[in-house]
Amino acid sequence: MKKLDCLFVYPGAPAGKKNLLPIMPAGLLAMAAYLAKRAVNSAIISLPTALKGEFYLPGIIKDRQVKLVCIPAHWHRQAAGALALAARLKRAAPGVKIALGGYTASYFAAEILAEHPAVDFVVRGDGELPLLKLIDRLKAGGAGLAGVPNLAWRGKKGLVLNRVSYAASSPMLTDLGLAGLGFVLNRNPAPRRGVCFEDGMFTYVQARGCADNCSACGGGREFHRKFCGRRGVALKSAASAARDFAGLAAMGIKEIQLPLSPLSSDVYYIELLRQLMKRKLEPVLKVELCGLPSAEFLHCFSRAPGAGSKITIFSGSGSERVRRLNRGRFYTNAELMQTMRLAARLNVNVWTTFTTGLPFETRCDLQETGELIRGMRREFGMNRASVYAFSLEPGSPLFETPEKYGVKLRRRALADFLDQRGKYDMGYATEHFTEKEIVRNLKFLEKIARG
Ligand code: B12
Ligand code: SF4
Repeated sequence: MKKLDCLFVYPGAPAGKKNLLPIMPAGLLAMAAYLAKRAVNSAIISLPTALKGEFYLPGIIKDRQVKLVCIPAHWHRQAAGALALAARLKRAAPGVKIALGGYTASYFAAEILAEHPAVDFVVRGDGELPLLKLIDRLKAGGAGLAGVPNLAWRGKKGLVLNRVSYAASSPMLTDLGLAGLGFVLNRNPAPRRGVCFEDGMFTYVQARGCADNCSACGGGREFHRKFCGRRGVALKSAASAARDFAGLAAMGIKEIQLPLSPLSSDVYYIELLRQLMKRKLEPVLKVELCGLPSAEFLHCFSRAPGAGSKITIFSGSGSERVRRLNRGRFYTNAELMQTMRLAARLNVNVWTTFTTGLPFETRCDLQETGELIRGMRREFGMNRASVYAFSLEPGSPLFETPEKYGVKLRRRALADFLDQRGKYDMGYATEHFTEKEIVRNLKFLEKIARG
């Protein structure tokens, strides 16, 4: 059996028999592909959808002489699961080194190393080059860790946070492709929800970073600058994304979700649709946008993708005042409705998603959101909206400067995030609503959306 330098294990967020966050970070594919190109062997195991008894991790670590186990603590709701797995593996295989990475680990790197002895390293921000260098150093006996970019580690004199100087560039992302899929060890690498799939759609992440800085988002411009060392958005070229889609089609994967719109302009999507048409590819697409699609994009969308495709617009609040105060990409409700009318004329399925619990939202604003959802139903004869609430995201603007947003935080430290329970554990209250009221407001809007 081939030796493994590095084993990625995604634990999800175990909750009894269920696993609440079954999708692993797309970056694991990128890192495995990057390492393979440089002759470093790695493999990926995604535990939430693994079959019963499919993986005995201590056995794999021993048999394949794994040097480094890499565990994502990416989403804060799965950080507790990541730390529990690290502790379990360290007990079972004390010689193996364990690294954590991902957004939440990047934010809490110092706390993780100070409070969780099972974790040897935390990689802050992007992991490709840091892991390559770290594995190189480990193979050579473990000296020279100060030269590994983005690495947090325990030195002789205490904790060392190396500078976050590496962030993947656009040409690098363009170059990577989806070779990483070949390193997934799960017998079922394409479940309906898990590995890289959400509701049967492959979640294709074409970029890193965001040009905007919405108040409640833990992946905006400033988060990426401060905690991932990213200056500007890194974007895979549309031509190479179309090439990846062709590869997915060849594997029988025809439903693709694009869950990130890092730029306010939709020029990228228009170019991607053109590339798909050129290649005569017709995947079922779900494009998620934080801003409004242009008329040109809607026209292209009506011609290009497969039946069942849709666009989802994340609109924030239904109140223009609250949207303006919280979201980077602003538009009026009239513009939103005009866009939806054009989409309806073009037979493009456009869906909206609203949120409640944003800073500055009052009871009146909540009613406005409800009214907008009702108005859409009246005009289009069917429901066009869903609702969700952001729980507190570490590193988001409202987490970093709560006073600016008039919010009170109940969670600040890593330990607070590890203690959270369930999807209604919001972690903050606004000037106008307590946590309980935010949840109540969410349920109120959900009821309206259901009709
Ligand atoms: C794309 C996306 C998704 C996609 C994910 C697709 C995928 N397979 O990764 C989908 C739509 C599925 C999704 C779902 C969710 N998301 Co999301 N998502 C994003 C988004 C828009 C972009 C993420 C991104 O750019 N990834 C870039 C990719 C290529 O890199 P990566 O996967 O992050 O991996 C790199 C590094 O992070 C690092 N790394 C990651 N893991 C590890 C592990 C190790 C050991 C190492 C060394 C390095 C490392 O190295 C990688 C390569 O360089 C961000 C917002 C933003 N603008 O950032 C929110 C965001 C990440 N999501 C968020 C949330 C909350 C969620 C959900 C929990 C929402 C929900 N309530 O259901 C779910 C979780 C689903 C699950 N796990 O089952 C939050 C996370 C905040 C936090 N710290 O927890 C963000 C920041 C948005 C927000 N609301 O603030 N999401
Ligand atoms: S909500 Fe969307 S536009 Fe706003 S910062 Fe997050 S990813 Fe960017």
